[in-house]
Amino acid sequence: MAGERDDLPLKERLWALIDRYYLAATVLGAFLLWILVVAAIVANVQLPQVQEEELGQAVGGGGATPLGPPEVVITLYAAELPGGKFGFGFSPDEITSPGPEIRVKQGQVVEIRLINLGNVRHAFAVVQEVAKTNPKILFNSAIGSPNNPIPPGSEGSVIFVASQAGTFYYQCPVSNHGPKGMWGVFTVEP
Ligand SMILES: [Cu+2]
Repeated sequence: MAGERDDLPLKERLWALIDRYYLAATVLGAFLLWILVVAAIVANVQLPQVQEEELGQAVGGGGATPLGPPEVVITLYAAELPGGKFGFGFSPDEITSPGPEIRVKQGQVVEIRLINLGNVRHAFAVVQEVAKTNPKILFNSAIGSPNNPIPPGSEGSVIFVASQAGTFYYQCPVSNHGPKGMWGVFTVEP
């Protein structure tokens, strides 16, 4: 039989092999698929924490240039308010729409911590003008983004240099949150 089989054309020998190992291949395939599914679930479960860690650093951390320790640390709470409004505040019980003014000095290394107390996802950025979509972000100051915001119950942070004096704004760049009151004045004193 073995001799006969060797004489068969390559294609048929392959099919014979596939026939013989079909069950084994199916079991192995199912096992690999199962591993993939488990890996995907584990990766997904860990994702929010990873994002939270990376967002501030990656988006606004200044990349290769170390900014040194922050000279000002501001904790900002984000949440939805009654009446379809959205707001920011310096404490969990004082969230207003619009949010409070943030004042820093030109050249200061500023750290913003954003804590999302709301039920929907939020983000943060210092901007030139409050806009519904694609506001012009200043100072590399984003915490999260419209496509990758901070989930409810999570926080993110960013460290940046307020390099230019002037009256600017901060806002949540997610969807229409800015126009719904999720903004405040960001003043950089000369
Ligand atoms: Cu928001």
